[in-house]
Amino acid sequence: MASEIHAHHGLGEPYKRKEDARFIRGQGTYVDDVQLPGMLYGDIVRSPYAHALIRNIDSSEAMKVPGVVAVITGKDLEAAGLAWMPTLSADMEAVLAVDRVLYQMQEVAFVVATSRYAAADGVAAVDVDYEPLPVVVDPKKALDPEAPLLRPDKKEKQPTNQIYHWETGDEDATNAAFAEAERNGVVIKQDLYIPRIHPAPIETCGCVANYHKATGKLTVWLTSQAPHAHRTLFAMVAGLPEHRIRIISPDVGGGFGNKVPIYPGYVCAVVASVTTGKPVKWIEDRSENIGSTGFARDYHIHAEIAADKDGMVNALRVHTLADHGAFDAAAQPTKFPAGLFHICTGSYDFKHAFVDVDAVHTNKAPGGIAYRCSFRVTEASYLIERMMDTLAHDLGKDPAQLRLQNFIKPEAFPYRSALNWTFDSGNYEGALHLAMKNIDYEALRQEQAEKRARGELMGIGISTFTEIVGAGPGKHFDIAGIQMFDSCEVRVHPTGKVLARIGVQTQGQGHETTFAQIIAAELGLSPDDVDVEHGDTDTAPYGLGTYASRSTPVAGAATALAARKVREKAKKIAAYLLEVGEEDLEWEPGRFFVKGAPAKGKTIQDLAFAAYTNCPPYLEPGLEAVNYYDPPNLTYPFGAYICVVDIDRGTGMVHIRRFMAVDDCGTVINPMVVEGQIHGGLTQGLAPAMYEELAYDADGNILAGNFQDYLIPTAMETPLWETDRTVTPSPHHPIGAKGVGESPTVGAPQAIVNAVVDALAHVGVRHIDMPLTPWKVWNILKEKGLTSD
Ligand code: MCN
Ligand code: CUM
Repeated sequence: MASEIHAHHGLGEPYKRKEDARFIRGQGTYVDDVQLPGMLYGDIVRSPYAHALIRNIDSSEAMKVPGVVAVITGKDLEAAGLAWMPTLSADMEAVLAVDRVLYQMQEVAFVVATSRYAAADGVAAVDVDYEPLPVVVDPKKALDPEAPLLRPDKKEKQPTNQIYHWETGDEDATNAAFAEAERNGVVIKQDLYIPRIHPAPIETCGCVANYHKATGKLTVWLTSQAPHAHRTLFAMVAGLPEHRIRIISPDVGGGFGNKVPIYPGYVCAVVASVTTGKPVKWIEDRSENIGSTGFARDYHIHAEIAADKDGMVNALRVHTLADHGAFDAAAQPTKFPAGLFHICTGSYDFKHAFVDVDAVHTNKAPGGIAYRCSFRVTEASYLIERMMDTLAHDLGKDPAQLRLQNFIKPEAFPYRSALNWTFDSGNYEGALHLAMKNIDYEALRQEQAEKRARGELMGIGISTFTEIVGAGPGKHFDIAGIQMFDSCEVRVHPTGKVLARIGVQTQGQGHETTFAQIIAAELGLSPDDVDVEHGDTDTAPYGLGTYASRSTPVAGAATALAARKVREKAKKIAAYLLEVGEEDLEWEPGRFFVKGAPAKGKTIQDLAFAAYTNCPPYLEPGLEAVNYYDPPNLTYPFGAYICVVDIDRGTGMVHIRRFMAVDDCGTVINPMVVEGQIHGGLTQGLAPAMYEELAYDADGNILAGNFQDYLIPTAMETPLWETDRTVTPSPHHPIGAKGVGESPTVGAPQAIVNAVVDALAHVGVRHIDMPLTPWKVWNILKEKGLTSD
C-alpha cells in the first residue's frame, strides 16, 4: 500500500475550493432558501420551566390567531404513536412533552400557520398550565437518594437518576500499579471539570417537509450531517416506507456535531405536512439553537496517574460523572462512536489503565453527543494533557521533557493501548520536536525565567494529543447494529468527465474539492473534470454521514477504491484496444501504455469514450463503479501544540502571544483545506478554554441563551495561528490519509490551560477549570497577592 501512496499526483495540491464559487457570490442554497408554493410555517411552544407537570394545554386562543392552521401537542402525537423518537443511545426522547417537561426550552407544542409571524403569534397564544417541580441541575445531587426521580417513564429499568455505569480497562492491575507507586513512586490526583458548551453553527437547525398526498412521497430538506441515516430514522419514527422518503441536505452552514441528531422540530414539521398536505418549514432561532439542541462536554472528571520517581508513567485511573441532561441523546461510552473516551491514555505508553463513567439525568437539555469532537475525545485528551502537566509540575520537570520521555515510540506502531485500542501509526516525538524548534522553546523558557524575576506572568503550555477519528470499523463496533461504512459512486462520462456521489455530507469542510482531488489523482485527471455531489438520498449511495472526522478516513477510502475499480475496467478496455495482455500495460497518471513502448497508449479519455462506443464484447458497456468501504480500524491523527501566554496583573486578562500547531493527519489531500480546518478548529478550541460555558442557575434557567451572553470568539479575540505539519501515513487507508477536522478543537484547550497554569505555577497554582475568564484569573491573582493596581 505504501508504495502506492507516492504514485498519486494531484494529492497535496492547495487547490482552491470549488464550492466557494457559489458561496462567495451568495449563491449557496441553505434550507431556509427553499420556498415552495403554499408553504406553511411552524414554530414551537417551549417550556419556561426546567421541571414541571403539564396540567393542561389550551390551544383555543391560538387557533383564533389569523393565519394559524393547526396546533399539534404531545397528546396528538401520542394518539398517532409518534410521541417518542429514537436517539443515538438506548434512550427515547419526547418529540413534544406529554405530561411533564424536563428542561427549560423543551418542546411542548407545534403551531402551524401561513406565515412565520402568525406562527409566532400562535405560540404566544397557547396557554399551558404548568405545575413546577423541584429542579436538579447539579449532577452530583442527581445521585442523592432524596433527589426527585426525573424519568419516571424509565422507572422499571432505571430506578434512580443514574443512566448507566460503564467501565473499561483492567481494574486490578491498575490498582496494583497505584499501590506500588504509593510505596515507591508518585501518585498525582486532580479534579477537572469540562463545562457544557454548544457547537453554535452559523446556520441554526431547520427543515422543509413536503408530503405529497397523491404519490405518498415525503421530501425533507434538512440541516443534516447524515442524510441517509436520518432517512432511516424518519422511516422508523413515522412508519413511512423508506423509498418514499427523500432527504435533501443542501448547503449546510456549519454543523460541528450540532446536526448529527434528529430534533423534535423535524418530526413536528413532517407530521404537520402529512396532516395538512402542505409543505411546512421550521427554522429555529438562535436562542432555540443554543438552548435546546445538541450540547457537548459536561464531564466531571477525577484523574490519577501512577508514575515512578523519575516521571515514567505506569498507570492511569479515571472516574467521571457525566451530565447527560433530560434524555440520553448519545455518548454512552459502550456505544461507538459516541464513546471514544478510550483514547484517554493519549500519546503515552501507559501499561495499565482503568476508566469508569457514571452518567446521570439532570433538568438540562438532552445530549452529551457531539461538538468537534465530544464523542468524548476532547474530554479524554484534555484530561491526559492536563495530568501530564500536573505530573511535570509536581516532579519539577520540564513538561516537554516529561512528554518526550513517555511517548509511545515511532517503532511501537501499530500500538495496542492499555485500553485495548490499536493506534495505527504515529511519530509523537517528531511532531513535538518540530513545534519546539519552530517556536524556539528554549529561548521562551529563558524569557519566562527573566520575566518571572521581574514579577511578570508568562506561561508556556504544551499539548501533544492523540486523536481518534473515522467512525469506524463496523465489524468491531456498532450503533444499533449498523455497520460503520461509507460509500462513493464514480461515473465517468464518454468524454472523460466525472460525476461522483458520496455518502458523507459536507457542512463546510470542502468535500466537493478534496474528494474531486482523490478521484483526479487516481485517474490522472484535473480536479476541474470531477464534480462531487452529496446530500440527496435519492441519488447518493447509502452512507452514514459526516462526523467523527470520518469523511476522509472512510468515504475518502471508498472514493479512492471506486476510482481504482474504474481504472481496472479502463485497463481491460486499453488491453482490448491496444491488442495486448493487461499484464503488458503500465499506468502513468491519465494513461495506460504498453510496457517498453510508451508511445503506444490510450488516455483515460480515450478509454472512457471507448467504454460507451467500442467496448470489448466480453465487458458491459459504460465506465462507472461504486464502493462501500468498511475500514479495518480507525485512524489516529495527532499533533503537538505550544501556546505562549502573558497574563495582565491588573485585569486578569490572558493574552495568547503565540500558538504553534503542528498537526499530522497522514497524507494530506489539500493543504489549504487542511489549514483552514486547523484555523477554524483551533478557534473552536480557544472558545471553551477562554469564553464559552452553557451555564444554568439553580432553577435550571439558561444563563447564556444568546450571543450576548454566550461568548463565541470573534476575529478580535482570535490569535494568529501558526501551523506546520509532519506526515505519518495511516498504513490501512488506501491513500494513507487520516481525518483532521476535529484535531485542533481536541488538542487546543489544554495547551491554553496548561500555559495559564504554567504562568502561575510558581505561586502554587495547580489547576484552573475552563473557561479562563478574566474574573476567574483575577480572583486567583488576588488570592495570591499578585494583582497590580
Ligand atoms: N483533508 C485533507 N487531507 C487529510 C484529511 C482531511 O485534505 N489528510 C480534508 C478533507 O478531505 C475534508 C477536510 O479536510 O475536505 C476535513 O476532513 P475530515 O478530517 O475527513 O473531516 P470530515 O470531512 O469528516 O468533517 C467532519 C469534521 C467534524 S466531525 C466536525 S464536528 C467539523 C469539522 O469537520 N465540523 C465542521 N470541520 C468543520 N468545518 C466546517 N467548515 N464546518 C463544520 O461544521
Ligand atoms: Cu465529534 S462532532 Mo463532529 O463528529 O460532527
